[in-house]
Amino acid sequence: MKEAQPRTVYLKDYRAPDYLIDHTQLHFELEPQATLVKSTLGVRRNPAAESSGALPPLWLDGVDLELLSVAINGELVPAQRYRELPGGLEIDVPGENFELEICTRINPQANTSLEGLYLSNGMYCTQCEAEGFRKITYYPDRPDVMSLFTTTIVAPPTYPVLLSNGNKVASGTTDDGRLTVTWEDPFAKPAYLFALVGGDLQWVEDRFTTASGRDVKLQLFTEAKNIGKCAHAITSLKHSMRWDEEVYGREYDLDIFMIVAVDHFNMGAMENKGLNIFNSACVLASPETATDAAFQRIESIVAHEYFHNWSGNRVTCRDWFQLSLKEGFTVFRDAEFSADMNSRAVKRIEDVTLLRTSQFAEDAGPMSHPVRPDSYMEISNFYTLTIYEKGAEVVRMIHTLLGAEAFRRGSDLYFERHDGCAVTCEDFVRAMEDANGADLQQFRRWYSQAGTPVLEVTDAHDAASGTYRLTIRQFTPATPGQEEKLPLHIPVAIGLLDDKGQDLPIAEDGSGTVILHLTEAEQTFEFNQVATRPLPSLLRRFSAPVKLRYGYSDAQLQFLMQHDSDAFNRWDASQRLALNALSELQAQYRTGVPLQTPEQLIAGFRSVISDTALDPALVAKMLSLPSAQELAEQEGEIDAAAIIAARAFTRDALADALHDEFMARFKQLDIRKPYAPNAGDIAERSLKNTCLAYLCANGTAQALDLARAQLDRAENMTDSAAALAALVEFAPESEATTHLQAFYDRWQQDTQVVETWFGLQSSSANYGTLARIKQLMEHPAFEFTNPNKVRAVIAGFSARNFTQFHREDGSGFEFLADQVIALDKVNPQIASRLVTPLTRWQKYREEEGQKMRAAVQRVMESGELSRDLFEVVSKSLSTR
Ligand code: 7MK
Ligand code: ZN
Repeated sequence: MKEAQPRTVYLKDYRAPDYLIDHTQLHFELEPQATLVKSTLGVRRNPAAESSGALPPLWLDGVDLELLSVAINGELVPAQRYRELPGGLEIDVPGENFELEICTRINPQANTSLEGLYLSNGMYCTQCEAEGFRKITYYPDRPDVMSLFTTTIVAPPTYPVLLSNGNKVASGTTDDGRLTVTWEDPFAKPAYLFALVGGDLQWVEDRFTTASGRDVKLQLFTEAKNIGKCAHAITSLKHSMRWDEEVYGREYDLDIFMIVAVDHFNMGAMENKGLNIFNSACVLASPETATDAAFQRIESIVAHEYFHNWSGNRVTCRDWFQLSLKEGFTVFRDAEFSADMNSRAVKRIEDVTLLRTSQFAEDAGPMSHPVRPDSYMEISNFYTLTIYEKGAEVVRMIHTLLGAEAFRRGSDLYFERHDGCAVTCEDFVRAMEDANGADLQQFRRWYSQAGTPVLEVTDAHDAASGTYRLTIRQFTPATPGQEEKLPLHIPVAIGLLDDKGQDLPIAEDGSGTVILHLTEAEQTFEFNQVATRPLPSLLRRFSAPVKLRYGYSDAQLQFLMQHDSDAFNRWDASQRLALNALSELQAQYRTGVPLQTPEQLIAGFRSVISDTALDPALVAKMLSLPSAQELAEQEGEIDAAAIIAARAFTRDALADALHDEFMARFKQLDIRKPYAPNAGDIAERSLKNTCLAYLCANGTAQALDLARAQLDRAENMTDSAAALAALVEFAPESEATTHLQAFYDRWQQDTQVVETWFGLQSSSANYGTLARIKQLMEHPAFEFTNPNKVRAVIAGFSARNFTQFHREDGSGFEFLADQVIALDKVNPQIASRLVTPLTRWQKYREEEGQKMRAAVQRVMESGELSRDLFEVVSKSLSTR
C-alpha cells in the first residue's frame, strides 16, 4: 500500500476489469489526522472480463492507507485470504457476487500532495482525478468501473457544511453530538468523479430552469470572507447551462449543482458530478480584486467544468489513454462558448498563442506524445497542453471538415449511443462518421501521431490561362519513439486577396474562404479565372495546429494586416512581421553588429495603432510582440541572450518611434466609467494598458506619471495591476519597491490579490531578479504547500521571466533544481510541472544547454524521486 515503483503502462495492455462494482456505500468519520473510511461494495464478476474459468483474485488500488478490516458478506476475512501489496490489495473471492466491506484510516492533515482527501485552510476537500481515490479507500480506481455512490459524512459541528455528489437524502445528529449527512448520486460514475467537502462555509444560491422545465438549485460555497466574490461565477454558470442547451441540446440532469472554492488545489478545477471543486483563483472575482483576464478565465473554467457533465461524466473515458476524449472535446466546447460570449477573434488568438508557445514546445521536447498517448509512467504528467489544446484542435478540425450541422449530428449520436458508458477516442470519431456517412480514416492519425506538422506552401500564377496554383507540402519531424510520420488529413482554410485587398469569390457559394483537404505529402490546388496574381491568406482561423511556411515579404504582411477579411490572419500577419524583425535582430546580435531599427515593423504597427475601425482588443493583440518563450519555440537552436536582446531592443524601438501614437491612443481610451467585464470595455482597457506599457518602456517622466496617476485612482484591478506592473518594470527600483509595499499593505487580506502581487514581481524582467525571488519566498504570505503561491513566485520566475531565469551564470537553473527537489517531498505533481523548462535543455546553445542539463541531472541524483518527477526527469536525460 505504499506507492508502486515506477513502471510503464501501455495502451496495448488494456484489459476490461474482472469485477464490477454495482454500488458503493461510503461512510466517513472526519478527523484531521485519523479519518475513518468504511466502504461497502456490491461486487460482481464482469461478464465481459477476458479472464475465464476460475475466479481471479479481486484487485483494489490503494496508496497511503491504513487497513483496519476486510469483511465479505458480513464476515471478517482472515489475513491469509488477502494480501497488502505495493499499490493495492489483492483479495481471494468467494464467488461471482458478494458484498465487500473494508475499513481504512487516513490522515488528511498530513496529505500535502493534494490528491485524495486533504485539508485546505481547515476545510476538508478531495481531488480524485486521475488516481486520487485510491488515497481514500481500497477500490478499483479505474474509469471503466462505474458505480452508484451513496456517501455518509460524520463530522463535529464545527464543520456544518458536509457535501458530496448527487442529492442530500438524510441529515441529523449522532448520539455524541456530531453532524451526519447522507448523499446519493443517482448516476453511475467512476471513482475519479467522487467528491467530498466538509467545512465552515458560507454560500450564495441561485436557480436555473432547464429547457424542459427542471428547476435546478445552484450553490457556490466559500469561506465567509469571499462571499462578495461569487456573482461572476454564478452568472457564468447560468450562461454555460443555457449555451449547452442551445448549441448541443444538453440539459443538466440533477436538481442541484454545487461549486466549492478551495485555496489549495493542484489544478484549475474539477468536474465531480454535481459538486465541482475549484481553485479559488479560478472562481472568485470582484472588480476591485480581479483583472479582466481573471474574469474571462473564470467564465471559461466554470463553463469547462459544467460542460464536462456531458462530455466527461455522462460519457466518460474507458482508460486514461483516452483522456483527450473528454478534455479535448470539452476544451473545444468551452472555447466556442467563450467565443460566443466575447470576441471570437480574440479568443482564437489567445488559444493559438498558448498552443504555439507551449504545446508546440512540448511536442518538440522530451515529453512529446500523441493526443492519445500509447504509454505513460504517471498519468498526472499527461494533463498536458497536447491532450487539452491540441486535442481541442483535433475536435475543431472535425468540426471544420464536417461543418457545424454535421458535427452536431455527430455529437448527438455520440451522447445518445454512449450515455452512461466509458468509451474511447475511436468511439467519438466513429459517431462523427456514422452520423454523417463521413470517412475520417486518415484523419485518425491525428490521435496517434505526435509532433507538430509543418506545411510548406509555394504558389504560381499563369496570367495567360488565368490559373493560380498553390502547392502544399507537409511533413512532421520525428519525436521520441516515433521516427516515421505519415501524411495527415489537414483542413487548410484559405482566401485569395486581389490587389485592393478584396477576397476573390473562390468558394462554391461565392464567398471568399475555402477549405482545402490536404491528404498527400505534397498536393497542388488549382484556381481558375484568376486574372492577376492574388495574395494568399493561408490557414485562416488557424484551421489546423501546424506550422505554416510561406515566403511572405514584409510588404505583403503589412497588406494582410490591413485588408485580410479574416481577423485572425490579420493578427497573424502582424506576428509574422514581428518574427521577421526579431529573427533578423537576433542574427545581428549573434554576429556582433549594432542592432538596426526595425523600420518595416514600425511602419506596420503604425498603420494599426490609429485604426479606430478595428476592435481595440484586436489592435492590442496586433501591437503585442511575441513572448520570449514563443520566440524560443521558433528557433532550431535557442540563444537566450539573443532573444532577450532582440526583444528588448524591438520593444524600445517601437516605444520610441510610435510614442506620439501610443500617447494619443492612451489618452483617447483613458476615460473614467464604471467597471464592467464586458467584451467592449475589456477591449478598451487592454489597448489602453498596452499603450501604457510601451509609453513606460520609453521611460519618460511624463509616461511614468501616467502610470502613477492610474495606479492612484484606478477602481478596478485591471487598471491598477497594469499600472503597477509598468512601474515595477520601468520605474527606478526604489520607487517600484515603494509602490509594491503600498499595494501589499492595501490588499494583504485578499489571497487572490496577493497572488497577483507575487506574480507581477517574479515575472518582471527588470525587477524579478533571483535575489528578489528568494526574498519573496521568505515573505510571510508565501506558502510552500500552496500551489498558487508556488506558481506565482517560483514558476513566475522560471516559466514567465525568461530574462532573469536565463541569466548566463546559470544561477536560475540551480535555484529551480533546488526548489524542485524540495517540492517533490511535498507535492509531486507540482514538482514535476515546475521542472519543465529545465527538461528542454536539448534545444539550447551548447553552453547554456549543458548548464540546464546539469541541473536536471542533479535533480535525478538527489535521492528517491516521486513517480511524477522521475518520469519527466528521466525522459529529459535520455533525449538528445
Ligand atoms: C485543466 C482535470 C479536470 C489541467 C487543466 C483541468 C485539470 C488539469 C480541469 C484537472 C479539468 N478534469 O476539468 O480538466
Ligand atoms: Zn477538463
